[in-house]
Amino acid sequence: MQFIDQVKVRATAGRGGSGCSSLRREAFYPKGGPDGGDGGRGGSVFLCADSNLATLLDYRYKRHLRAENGRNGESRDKTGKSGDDILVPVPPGTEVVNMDTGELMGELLNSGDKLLVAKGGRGGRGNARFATSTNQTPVECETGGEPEERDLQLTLKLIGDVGLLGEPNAGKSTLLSVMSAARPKVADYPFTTLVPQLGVVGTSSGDSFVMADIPGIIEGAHEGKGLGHQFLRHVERTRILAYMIPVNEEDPQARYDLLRSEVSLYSSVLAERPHIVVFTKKDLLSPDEDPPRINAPAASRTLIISSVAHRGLDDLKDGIWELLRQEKKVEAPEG
Ligand SMILES: Nc1nc2c(ncn2[C@@H]2O[C@H](COP(=O)(O)OP(=O)(O)OP(=O)(O)O)[C@@H](O)[C@H]2O)c(=O)[nH]1
Ligand SMILES: [Mg+2]
Repeated sequence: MQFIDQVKVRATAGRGGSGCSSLRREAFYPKGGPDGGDGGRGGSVFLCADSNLATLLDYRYKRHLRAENGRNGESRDKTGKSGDDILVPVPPGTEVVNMDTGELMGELLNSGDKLLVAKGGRGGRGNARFATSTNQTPVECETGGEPEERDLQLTLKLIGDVGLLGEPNAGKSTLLSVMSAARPKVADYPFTTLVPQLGVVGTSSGDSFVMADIPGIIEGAHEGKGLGHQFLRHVERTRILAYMIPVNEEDPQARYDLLRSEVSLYSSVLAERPHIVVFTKKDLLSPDEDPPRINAPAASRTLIISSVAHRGLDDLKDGIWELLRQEKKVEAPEG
């Protein structure tokens, strides 16, 4: 199944029902007053985060989200029925952008979060409401209010606990494949990974966390080079980051600095997120070679692994888990 993480949809609310213009005609009231009822309001379109959904796939086929119109008012002071609101389920982590203005309308992060995206028109008033002491038989009434209609871009931002960041071929997907049941494509050419992949990693203590593998980062990525923004937005909400650098890189410091700088140019918030440094492909070091060293004071720790030779993987899992636990403790007081 293709991973659908961005779709465009149109949301159209219901039009308000029109008010009615009517004069009472009854045997004992020859000069009956106005009795035209109000129109019902139109239904609104809401998005609602639903944890049963994991992708935006449904909205590839269902692109128009419509709520019901309100009914017109009727004589004998009958108010028209309001149109029902619709609640459109989206996966938690969906961001909603108004395509006409480019403005972020909101994010639905947790199951149950609700966002109004198109408001129904109000019901028009019937002539009964226009009666005054000087005009006891008004005929005027209002038409129903126009509904809101918007083109929306829905983007699903993945929520992983740890995001893997590295240049193409750093070994991100290989790591995910040996740490979890996920089976991302692995190959020795750049940009093998085109869409993000998630995997659940179990630790030795029986706990687990979610690892997000994303396409490789290259210089200029923050302004759209390579796969551009598409990848960084996926790790925006992971709680920690792992910067991955192969041991056989000539200048590991430059690799690290490039990754750090692309990330901070993209988002200063993301750059401040706790991170570790992971040197990959340890098996490529000859026994007498020293492991690489870099200056990375902001990193919580530096580890060296080989996914192919299965070296250092338990330490990596435990190291990530430890850092995640510390993060949870820091977050806890806020609820
Ligand atoms: N020797 C050795 N090769 C590795 C190791 N891990 C990954 N590789 C190789 O490095 C190449 C790239 O691996 P991937 O896992 O696809 O790299 P990636 O970081 O996901 O790359 P992109 O998706 O293109 O960004 C493949 O040929 C892997 O077999 C390792 O531990 N040792
Ligand atoms: Mg990959």
